[in-house]
Amino acid sequence: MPRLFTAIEIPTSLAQRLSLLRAGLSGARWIDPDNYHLTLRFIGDVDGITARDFTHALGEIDLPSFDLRLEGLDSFGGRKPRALFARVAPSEGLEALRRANDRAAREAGVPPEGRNYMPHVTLARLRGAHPDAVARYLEGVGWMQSQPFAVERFVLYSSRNSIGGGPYVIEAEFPLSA
Ligand code: 2AM
Repeated sequence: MPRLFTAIEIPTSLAQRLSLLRAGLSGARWIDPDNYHLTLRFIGDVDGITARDFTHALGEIDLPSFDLRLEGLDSFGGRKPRALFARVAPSEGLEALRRANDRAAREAGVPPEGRNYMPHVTLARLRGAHPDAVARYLEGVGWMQSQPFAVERFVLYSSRNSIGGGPYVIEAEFPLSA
């Protein structure tokens, strides 16, 4: 069974802008811009019936589209940095959509999410990057702000790569209302 998760896609023009940040940090394994996304609900490996029930419950979500903005870069892992990501400006639309995705997972019998939800767009996995180098990198470009972009749908992705990372395949698309 593929790993499943729901996410918001990053528009191509913004992905191109973000891809300009892919330099100047040794130990970074930069994510391919085609694979940038904002995860709503990570599901992982599930059986076919759970996948079907989850997809069905996602189809029942009826929420309006909204605008999102990325604001600032940061890293996960503290003194042992493991990922570089773009933060997402607080958004009630995003929060409502995340809650609805959570509800859909619950209805499909998916176990509760272990991690605290922190919306982000992963830009690089870090292996062996020195924390001071990460801090310097963030001092240089960490202030980045994106233009708002419209979120008009979300998608169910599958990934066959068990260690995470792309390529991701869109299994289903779910429009938000205008
Ligand atoms: P990450 O980029 O911060 O690793 C596919 O793996 C997507 O689901 C990624 O965006 C990943 O976030 C996210 N995700 C959330 N919880 C996860 C988990 N427990 N294991 C793997 N990926 C997870």
